[in-house]
Amino acid sequence: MFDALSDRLQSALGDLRGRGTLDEEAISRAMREIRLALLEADVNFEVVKEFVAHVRERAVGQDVLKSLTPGQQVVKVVHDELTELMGAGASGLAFTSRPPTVILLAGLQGSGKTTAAAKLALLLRKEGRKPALVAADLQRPAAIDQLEQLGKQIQVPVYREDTSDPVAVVRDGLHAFADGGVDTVILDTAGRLHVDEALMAELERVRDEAKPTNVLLVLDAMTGQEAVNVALAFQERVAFDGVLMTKLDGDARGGAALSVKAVTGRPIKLISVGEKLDQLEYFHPDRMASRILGMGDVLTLIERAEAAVEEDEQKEMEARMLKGQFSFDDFLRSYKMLRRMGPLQGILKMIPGLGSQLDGLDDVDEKQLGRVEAVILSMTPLERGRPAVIDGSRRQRIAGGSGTTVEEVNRLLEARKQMEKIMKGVSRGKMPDLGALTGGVTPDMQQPRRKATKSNKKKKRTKSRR
Ligand SMILES: Nc1nc2c(ncn2[C@@H]2O[C@H](COP(=O)(O)OP(=O)(O)OP(=O)(O)O)[C@@H](O)[C@H]2O)c(=O)[nH]1
Ligand SMILES: [Mg+2]
Repeated sequence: MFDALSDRLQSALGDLRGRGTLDEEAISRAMREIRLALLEADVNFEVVKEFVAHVRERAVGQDVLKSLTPGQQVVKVVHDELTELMGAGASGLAFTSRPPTVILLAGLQGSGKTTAAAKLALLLRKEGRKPALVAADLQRPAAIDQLEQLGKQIQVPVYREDTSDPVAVVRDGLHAFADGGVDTVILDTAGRLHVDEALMAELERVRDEAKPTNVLLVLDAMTGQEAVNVALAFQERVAFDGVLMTKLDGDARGGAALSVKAVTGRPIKLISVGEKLDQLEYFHPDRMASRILGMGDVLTLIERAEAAVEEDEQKEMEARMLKGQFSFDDFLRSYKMLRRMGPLQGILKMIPGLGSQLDGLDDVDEKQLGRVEAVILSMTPLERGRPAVIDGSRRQRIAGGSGTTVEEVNRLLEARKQMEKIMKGVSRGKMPDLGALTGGVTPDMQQPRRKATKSNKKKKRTKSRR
């Protein structure tokens, strides 16, 4: 995500990071590079100007924390300003006390509305809500079938109707779901190639009928500044509460994500990071800033892990870790979990300090994971449970059995040891020491855990901790 921007900002700041003192010239140089990086990422010109001015002011100002070097200080300032730019304070969706909550999705053709509707339904269902979908895009004949198919996949009811009037579909759909135990209705609407009068007029009518609790504008991040212009045009006619930004998995440069809040005053609420239906996430500006600056995103990593891991599985792992054990069986299990969490590259980037080290590694070798599995599967149950018994001759046998080398086996043995060390720390309630990896600026510092943790997650966590 935003690889080029991320690289350039990190190299602009990398120079400052290690310095004990900062002079005017070093700061100016860094500011110039930050400015270029943002412009190249297609961030709105005015937004860039203001951003750099803020950072400079704070960087040379009195904003001093004793625990940081001046270089780290600037990194922190940039992090804070990026967070501010994208809308500090995560803002979720609004829910009515009297159901149903209605969420209207609007946007240009192909921006990702229909898939986003299904993704959002899935996300909400995982949170314990009872969502339903209404197919109010009557422009494209295939649109209704598309939504219906998606609804089937995620087992969420879809309302459809044979008519050419989207207002009627919305009215009847809301009526149909009124007493079916549905508490959240998501409306998929028609898109047009450009913002035009007909699109706006139809949307206004649909909005007036639905009286949505949330109007979300679906924007394609790949379209850069154009997305921001679209947002402005929509805002004039159909006020939206927030943005659902799609296609952040592609080579989007970041301009849209970084500008839209500043230009429209409306925050990004959700981001879609892939085509799969579970690839929709709430947007957290502070975490995104950390990711962009290569500081990792531990919180998202934890949440994804939780979502990917069955609860009993997690309990069992936690119990073992609390005892300070991390056998190769655990290792294998966590590898499998890792694979369920999504593409490896994306996950590794969320680990603080690792992101920038992955440069040049265009594709972390997924095959490597297969080799790891092979090595572990070539161990005897005794060896897996008590790795200490694995001596030289056993290593040779394992390497032979798995078609790998003794070096590879050694590396894996070492990795398990490291993992166990980290797990021991975590189980004692300590975060692993990330400071050393990130030049002193750890994600924790900017991200108080209580703020970023969803209340339902909290529930789940305390439950599984017992
Ligand atoms: N890579 C990627 N593709 C996406 C994402 N979101 C949507 N797409 C793809 O974008 C294409 C268009 O998505 P739709 O959901 O049909 O878009 P739409 O806004 O409903 O389009 P219309 O109904 O024609 O207005 C599909 O091929 C989706 O798979 C995303 O986050 N990442
Ligand atoms: Mg559609």
